[in-house]
Amino acid sequence: MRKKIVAGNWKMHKNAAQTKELLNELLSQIPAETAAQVIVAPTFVNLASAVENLTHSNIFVAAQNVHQAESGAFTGEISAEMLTSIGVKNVILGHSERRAIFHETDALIASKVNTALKHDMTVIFCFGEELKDRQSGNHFNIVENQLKDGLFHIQAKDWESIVLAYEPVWAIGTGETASPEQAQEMHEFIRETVRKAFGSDIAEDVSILYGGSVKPDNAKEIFSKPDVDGGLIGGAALNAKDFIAIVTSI
Ligand code: G2H
Repeated sequence: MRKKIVAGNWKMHKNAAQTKELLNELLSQIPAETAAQVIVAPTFVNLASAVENLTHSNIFVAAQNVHQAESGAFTGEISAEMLTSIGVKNVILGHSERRAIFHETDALIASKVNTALKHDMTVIFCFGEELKDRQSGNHFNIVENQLKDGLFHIQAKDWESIVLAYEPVWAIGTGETASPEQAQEMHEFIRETVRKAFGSDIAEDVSILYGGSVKPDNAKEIFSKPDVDGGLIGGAALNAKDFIAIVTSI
């Protein structure tokens, strides 16, 4: 059964006290029975306190990254086992900032996916075209290749641990949002691409989130589209009022 999900990607924002404050606001103000499952992704150093403070039946925590190796001499990195040992069961992989700034390739993301799945984590798999791809009409090809090269090596059974997050790079943090029609067109294409490779049951069940400058005033219309199952929210996830407005607009 396809889930509605609204996830907040806090990126490199919020120190320890600010993480607690925002989380407490969400915990106290998000109704127990929201239509959408809520996920928040604080920075690594604040994950443990976030997990410890989770008292809400419908709010979960995600990491923003994981290293592909089990352990070893990888200075500055965090393993899947470390995350699960503190109760973090979700991880965002393939975000365009990781791809662009930290040079993560489809092959590297594919190996991170494997490691996360091996540790029974749920992967929020991000992908999306750049402005030049859309302008040249190549956006469907780019998205299809990112899916095939970064994700489609998984087994059918793994899909229950996958959430897709389509994030057109030109709409990330820019204030520019894909129109609800552009989002629906791409989400429909993504679902069809999954259907061709893995069949209708998996395609119908997988949640496909939209990300890229989602705000309280555009969320409802984007979320109303049939193939949009929620959102991955950046800037607007950093204050409780906006994030809760987005969560409750689904
Ligand atoms: C895309 C999104 C969250 P924002 O990066 O992943 O950020 O909503 O600020 O565009």
